[in-house]
Amino acid sequence: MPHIISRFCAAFAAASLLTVSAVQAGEADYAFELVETVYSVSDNAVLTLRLTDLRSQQPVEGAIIFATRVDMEPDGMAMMASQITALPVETPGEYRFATDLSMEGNWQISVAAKVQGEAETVQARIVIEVQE
Ligand SMILES: [Cu+2]
Repeated sequence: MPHIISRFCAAFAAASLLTVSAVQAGEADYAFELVETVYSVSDNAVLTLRLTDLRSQQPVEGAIIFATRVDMEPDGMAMMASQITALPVETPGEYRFATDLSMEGNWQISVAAKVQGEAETVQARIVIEVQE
């Protein structure tokens, strides 16, 4: 691997990103990801979403999650939605939800959040693979 060159490029890219984001931070500066993407069928599945500030690669604490939905839209069953309940935060930057993954297949979690100091809403849709 050309280690020195890639590190130089990364530093250069980070520097230009910082310049841009200082002027215009936005939704694209954040990413939600599921800590685990494969689950078993369960009426008490716990989904953990990690929210990261892509500029610093640091976890984002204290985000207000104001909309979540879990359904089977990826398998053409958008009507098949489950209840989802927010659980207390255990690890800063990680947001946990209890839900019912009642059928094997591809589910999707849709989430919208407000981040402190950020005008734009951060939104994500992430596929959850559920196995028998
Ligand atoms: Cu289904």
